[in-house]
Amino acid sequence: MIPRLLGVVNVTPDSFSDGGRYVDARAAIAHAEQLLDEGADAVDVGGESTRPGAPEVSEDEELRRVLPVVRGLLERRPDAQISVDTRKPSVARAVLRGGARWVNDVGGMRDPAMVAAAVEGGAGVFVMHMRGTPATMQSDTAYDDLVGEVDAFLAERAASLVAAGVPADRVVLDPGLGFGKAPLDNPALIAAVPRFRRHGHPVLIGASRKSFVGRISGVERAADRVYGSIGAALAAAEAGADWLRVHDVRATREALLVFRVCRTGSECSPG
Ligand code: HH2
Repeated sequence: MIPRLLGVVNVTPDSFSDGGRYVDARAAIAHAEQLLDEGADAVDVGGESTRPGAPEVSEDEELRRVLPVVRGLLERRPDAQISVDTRKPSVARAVLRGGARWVNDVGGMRDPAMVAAAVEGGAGVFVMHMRGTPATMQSDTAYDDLVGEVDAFLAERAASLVAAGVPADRVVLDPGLGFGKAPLDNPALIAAVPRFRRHGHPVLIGASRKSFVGRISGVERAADRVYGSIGAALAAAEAGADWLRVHDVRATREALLVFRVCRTGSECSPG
């Protein structure tokens, strides 16, 4: 088994590594189809960048970006597992009505309206840890106990989501690499995956193309951080991550398949 892959589809002009490439709905749908063909288990469609300092997008604009992509993709791929990457309950609600099956909230599903939207829409959730908001998150990255703080947050959110009615195996916990973290905090969070998994929920790691990967590998341009991102993906897989959120599905999947077979010495189904 290799981790499931959540392929990133950014319908934004300003995402940190691929802003502007898929703002057109047709381009975004084609990209999502490509990621599914390359082996993504689900695609994460987002209409608002979460990079540090990114401007907030209005609800109308976010829906205008995301909804046609979700609808268009489902027309072509009715079985596609689609997640919506949003912090707005109204957007989550509308996109779930349009056929998405997951909500990915970098705000950690702290808003009760977001929880209600997910429960009513029968959605699974990706619950991420972040200090503050994308606008403020890098202003304070000092923790007394990084892993303990992130772990306690995820445990509390998971318990509350299960109590609200989300099935436990559809509550996926994410320590939020790059969200209010110092560069070397990120590898520490990957190493801590076994601890986050102790709550009995799947764990997702999103390291793809992030600045800590660039810092370690010496690669400035985010879109060029593919090889370093694969290094992080292999480490996360080895630590037991159940899901990886990635931009480069084919490269990551091939690396994971070979890594798994070489690591265990036994065949691993590519399916
Ligand atoms: N990272 C980004 C966005 N959403 N969601 C989860 N659950 N985990 C992550 O690590 C995560 C996320 C940032 O990546 P990207 O979407 O490519 O950039 P941007 O937010 O600039 O669109």
